[in-house]
Amino acid sequence: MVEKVIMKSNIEKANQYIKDNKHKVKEQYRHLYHFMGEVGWINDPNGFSMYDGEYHLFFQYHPYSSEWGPMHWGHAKSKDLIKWTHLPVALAPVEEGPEGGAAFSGSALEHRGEHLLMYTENWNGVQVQNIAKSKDGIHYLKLSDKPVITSDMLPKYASKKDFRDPKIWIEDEVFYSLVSSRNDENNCGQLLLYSSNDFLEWSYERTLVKSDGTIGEMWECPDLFTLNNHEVLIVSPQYMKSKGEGYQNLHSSIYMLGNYDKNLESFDFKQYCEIDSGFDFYAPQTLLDDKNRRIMIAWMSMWERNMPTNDLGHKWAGSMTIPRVLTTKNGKLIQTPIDEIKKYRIELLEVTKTVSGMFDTDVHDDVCELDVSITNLSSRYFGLELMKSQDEKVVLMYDVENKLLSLDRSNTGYPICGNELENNSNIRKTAVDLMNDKLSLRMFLDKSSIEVFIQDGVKTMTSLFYPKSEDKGISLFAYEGEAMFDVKKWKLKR
Ligand code: DQQ
Repeated sequence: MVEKVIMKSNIEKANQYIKDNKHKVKEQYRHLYHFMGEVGWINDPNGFSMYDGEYHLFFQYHPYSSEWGPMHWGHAKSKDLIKWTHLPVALAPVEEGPEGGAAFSGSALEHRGEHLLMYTENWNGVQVQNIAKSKDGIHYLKLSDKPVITSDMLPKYASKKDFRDPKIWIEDEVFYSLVSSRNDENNCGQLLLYSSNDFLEWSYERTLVKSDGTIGEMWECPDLFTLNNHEVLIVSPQYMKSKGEGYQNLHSSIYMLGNYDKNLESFDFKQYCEIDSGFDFYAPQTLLDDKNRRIMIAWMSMWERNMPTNDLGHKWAGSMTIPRVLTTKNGKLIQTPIDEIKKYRIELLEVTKTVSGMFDTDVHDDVCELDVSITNLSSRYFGLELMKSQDEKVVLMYDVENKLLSLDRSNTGYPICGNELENNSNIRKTAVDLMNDKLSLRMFLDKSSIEVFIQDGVKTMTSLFYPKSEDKGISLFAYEGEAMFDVKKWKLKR
């Protein structure tokens, strides 16, 4: 077995750069309880896994600027998924330059005391899969000089350029890897399954699932797992066309509940759903923890938009969502913030009020959890204005007649523009049913982000915003009638 310290000098260079520059990031929009890189750019979560009793999170990392560049794997670990300890960079590009074997996304698993990784190496646009391992959860060694899954292991029409983001797991002592692929003939996403008995020698098994032609182009970052007797497949399709209020971002993340037989012949799905109905959610990954929880984390951002912290020279860009526990109910995926977040609650404030028109509360906060239950007594529109100042606000509004909840970040300070042609409005809407005339919203504000868990996690909306004002008021409103608000607010302190 070849064991070589990989990319050693590029790893050392990156670690030195981080050490020398991390104090230069501007704090203004930095989150206080969401995961971020120490300096520079981050995107997709990678290798989200447990190793030696702790949670490990790797991530796509370009420490040298707040823009995407030759990819490294940053690395951190945590005991509770909220407080993270940064560790040295785990993987780096093999050579200098944008195409020199940069380490694109992949996954990890713990096996017989070792932490195994599989990731994509990007060589002049040709993508291949490589492996690494660690015995201490800090230093990662390349296991093979040559990539273990290469372009000559592709089925007919599978693109050599779009072949990435392996998801690995072990079942009955056999290793499996599910790799994203684009079919060159029809420009559709598909997932290719490979297997191995020793993690070193891999063979192509089959194309496990293909797009039916309605699900965008390339499918990035797959994940496949069992949850409450369902098989769940998660992918992030690029350039999915919007449908009604759904899939309004240029790229989307979806889940499919389906079946695959014991021999993994194929994955059959009947329908798919957008995982998050906000603006900033992409490339989620999951792990199964030692408490048997299936936990998902995602990049809290979106491609092909300006990144205000980059535009403003703050020397960082990108963060992750709050880790969310996944369950299913009535054939839908339910997302619940991990319970550990409750440990960080302090200073409960409560407001109970029947509102008609606009009511400005005395509550002000931008690093907090809000648990809001709203009973509609008679109104046509009701909701909350957050991060409120003279000129700015983030608005959550429920339209009773059309049963639509909207999140409006169009008046929140620093502008965010994307390549989406149809949706540059900075308002997203999603269909929500009231339950016994009630809307329940659990919300997390963290300086420049909001995550909304709607009706106990049946839907979520995740978005960034960049206020210019220092004010962060909270107002309640009900128009064309009354609504009764029950608001609990905790400051979150890490
Ligand atoms: N980001 C990685 C790719 C992946 C994409 C590159 C998804 O491996 O397909 O940074 O955001």
